[in-house]
Amino acid sequence: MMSQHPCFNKEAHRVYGRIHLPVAPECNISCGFCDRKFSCANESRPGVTASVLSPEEAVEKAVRQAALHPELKVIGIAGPGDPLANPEKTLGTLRLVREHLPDMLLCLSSNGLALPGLADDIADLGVTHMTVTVNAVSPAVGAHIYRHVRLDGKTLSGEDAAAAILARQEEGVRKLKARSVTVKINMVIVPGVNDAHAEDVARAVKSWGADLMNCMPLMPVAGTPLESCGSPSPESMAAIRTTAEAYLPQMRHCTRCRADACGLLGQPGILG
Ligand code: CLF
Ligand code: SF4
Repeated sequence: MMSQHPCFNKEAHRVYGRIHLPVAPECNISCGFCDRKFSCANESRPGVTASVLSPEEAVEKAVRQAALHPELKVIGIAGPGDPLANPEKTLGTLRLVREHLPDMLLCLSSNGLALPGLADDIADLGVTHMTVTVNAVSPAVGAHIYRHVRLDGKTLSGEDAAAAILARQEEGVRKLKARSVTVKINMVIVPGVNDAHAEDVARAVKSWGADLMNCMPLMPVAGTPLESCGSPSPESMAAIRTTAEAYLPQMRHCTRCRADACGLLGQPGILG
C-alpha cells in the first residue's frame, strides 16, 4: 500500500499523484501561525485560499479527474480547516469516495484533537494513510504555538491547551496504529520556539508507533502572532531532519500542497 502514495513513498511522487477534496472549512484550535482566511498551515501552504466544496461536488470532480488522469492514486482531505473538526463532511466524503472510486487510497490530515473519538471510524472507512501534526510534545513549548483549543464546549489556552491536544494526539495515533493505519507526523518548525525540540518530538512519536516524519519550515503569515519568528534556514532544516532521522524516516519532498491540489506533487494543478 505504501508504494503508490506520493507523500509516504519518495519513489512514488514522480509517477503517482493525489487529489485533495476541500470539504472541511472549520477548525477546533487556533495555531499562532494560522490566518483562517487561508488553508491549514499544519499540512498546506499558507497564503493560498482554497474554495470549499460540498462532499457531492468534490467527489463528482474527483471522479472526472480520476477518469482523465490514471496516475492519480490517492484521495486526501487536508482542509482548508481541520478535516476532523468537520466530521460529518469529512467522513461523508470518504464514504462517497469509497462508493465511486473504490480503487483509490484514502488519506487524511489533522491536528489530532478530535482523533481519539474518530480513529475507529477512519480505519473502518478504509483510510490507510493519516497525517497528524505534532508541533510540540512539551506543554511549555506547545503553549507558544497553540493560542487556544476548543474541547467539549470549553476553550483552553496556554499550557492547558497544549497538554490537552498532546494527550489526544498520542491517544489518537496509538489507536490508528492498533488498526494498522500508516501514520505520518508533520511538525511545523518555528525558529526560536520549537526548532530545538524536533528530537524530542521524533522520539515521542516513534514511541507512539508513528511511521514517518515531515519537518516543515514555518512560512510566516503576516498579521499572525508567530509572524516575526521568520523561516528556518535550509541549513537548519537539514540539521533538524538529520537529528530526527535517528528515530524516524524523514520526508524531504513535501511541496506544501493546497487543500484543493490535484496532480503530481509540485505541479500547479487544482481540483477545478
Ligand atoms: Fe494530501 Fe497530505 Fe495525504 Fe499527501 S499532501 S493529505 S499526505 S495526500 Fe504530501 Fe502535500 Fe506535503 Fe501533505 S506533499 S503537503 S505531505
Ligand atoms: Fe489553522 Fe490548521 Fe492550526 Fe486549525 S490546525 S488553527 S486551520 S493551522
